Amino acid sequence: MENFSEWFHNILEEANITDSRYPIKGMAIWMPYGFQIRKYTLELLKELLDKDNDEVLFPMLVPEKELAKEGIHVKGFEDEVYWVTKGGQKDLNEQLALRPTSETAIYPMYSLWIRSHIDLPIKYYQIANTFRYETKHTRPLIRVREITTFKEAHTAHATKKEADEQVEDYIKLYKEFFNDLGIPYLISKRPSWDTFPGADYTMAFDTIMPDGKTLQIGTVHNLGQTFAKTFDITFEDKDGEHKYVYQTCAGLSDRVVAAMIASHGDEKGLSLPSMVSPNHVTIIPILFKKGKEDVLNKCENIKEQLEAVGLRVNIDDRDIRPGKKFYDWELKGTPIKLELGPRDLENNITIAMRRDNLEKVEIDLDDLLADNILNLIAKYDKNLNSKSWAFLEDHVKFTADLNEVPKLIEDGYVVSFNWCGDDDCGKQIEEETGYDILGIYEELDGESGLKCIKDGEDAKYVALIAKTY
Ligand code: PR8
Repeated sequence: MENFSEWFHNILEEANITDSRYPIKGMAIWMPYGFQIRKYTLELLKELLDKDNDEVLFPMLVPEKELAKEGIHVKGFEDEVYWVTKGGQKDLNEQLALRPTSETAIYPMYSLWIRSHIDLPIKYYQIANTFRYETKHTRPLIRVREITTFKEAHTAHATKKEADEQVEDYIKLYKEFFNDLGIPYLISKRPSWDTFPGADYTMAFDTIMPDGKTLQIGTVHNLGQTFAKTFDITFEDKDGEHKYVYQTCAGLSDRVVAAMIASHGDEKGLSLPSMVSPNHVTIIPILFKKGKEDVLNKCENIKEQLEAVGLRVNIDDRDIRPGKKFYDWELKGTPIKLELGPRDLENNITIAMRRDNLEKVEIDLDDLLADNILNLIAKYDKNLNSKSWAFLEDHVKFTADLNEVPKLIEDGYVVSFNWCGDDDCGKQIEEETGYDILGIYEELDGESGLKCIKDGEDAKYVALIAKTY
């Protein structure tokens, strides 16, 4: 892909995913095809979350006094908050924030709901829109000012151990989610200066976009007891003692869809993982005046057979050239296209074409049609997954030479390096190279003998540095 940014903007429009011409910067419309992708993506995530979390929905407005309570948190968001200051002509007594995230909406209520150890743990999530007045360059789905599908989970626990385990559980859950979508990721512990405002530490998922820049696609935060102390979230333990809870939160956004589009797309358009593709199979009838009815009837019959095994199938019977239909569904990334013309009908076959490698196979219409298609889809998904992981693995490179970092990053790599872990040293690395440390990728054995790339001290970690979105 020559120019990823241009490709991405074009594909969103051409595939009917979003329209960014809405007259407010950073806010866009989900168009019908995009809305369906969004819907299936949310269903997939909900299925994973619902196993162990309960869905709720909070109001969008947060009173200023609640937002202002947690000092570090509010400082982190103060330049990004949209305020509602009027009701009609009247100034409001207290201005209201459009939630940039919902800690300060949710935790005052946790303080009311949690009384005793039997109320714990509490694991709620919501799918809501949040607002951030981003000052960096906005981009559709990637950096928006209205995040239309903010998926935020918030938990409270009786012990630190449980909160630590919850962080691991969310990491596991996000891994499963991204695996289902074939989005490859690097997981790292963010450096202190890039930790979520108010959290003890932040674990982040980053993917590498086709232009070599990384995109943070999900985060899991261990909040410790900071918010519990601010919002007075306490419980009576078994021994009658009053204690503060331990908390975690985790979030994903519209970026998931952007990352999926970027991971699998090519010059011809999208390739959608079957889990979230609006259609698994698109049937393209090749119609002539003679035998038209028979071909269309057979297409209907194939559709029914495939739907019976749970596949989403559409027939493109528009009155346009078949070549244009092939072009359109390649652009839209349907996993499998089936072609059926009068001669195929005579021979009792259909031609199946996979979107990922554009390979054609002849399939017998009587012999296990649905099984054969399911098989092709499974191979298709597997191939998307392995291709995108291979891309990520090919784009991470280690160096022990600080001077080499900028060149490697400009060549499209995420760079891994040995690091002592000292904050000042890390900030100097960022300053000298001009790039961002993503975080700690791996802990080194104390006896490794390896040295920090910058100050030559004993290295404690392998860290990652990259050009970021
Ligand atoms: C939290 N609180 O808020 P987080 N446009 C698109 N995606 C975005 C944007 C944006 N402007 N800003 C962030 N994201 C915690 C966890 C509740 C949930 C995406 O965490 O601020 C990023 O992928 O890290 C980010 O990882 C995720 O939202 C969660 O936001």
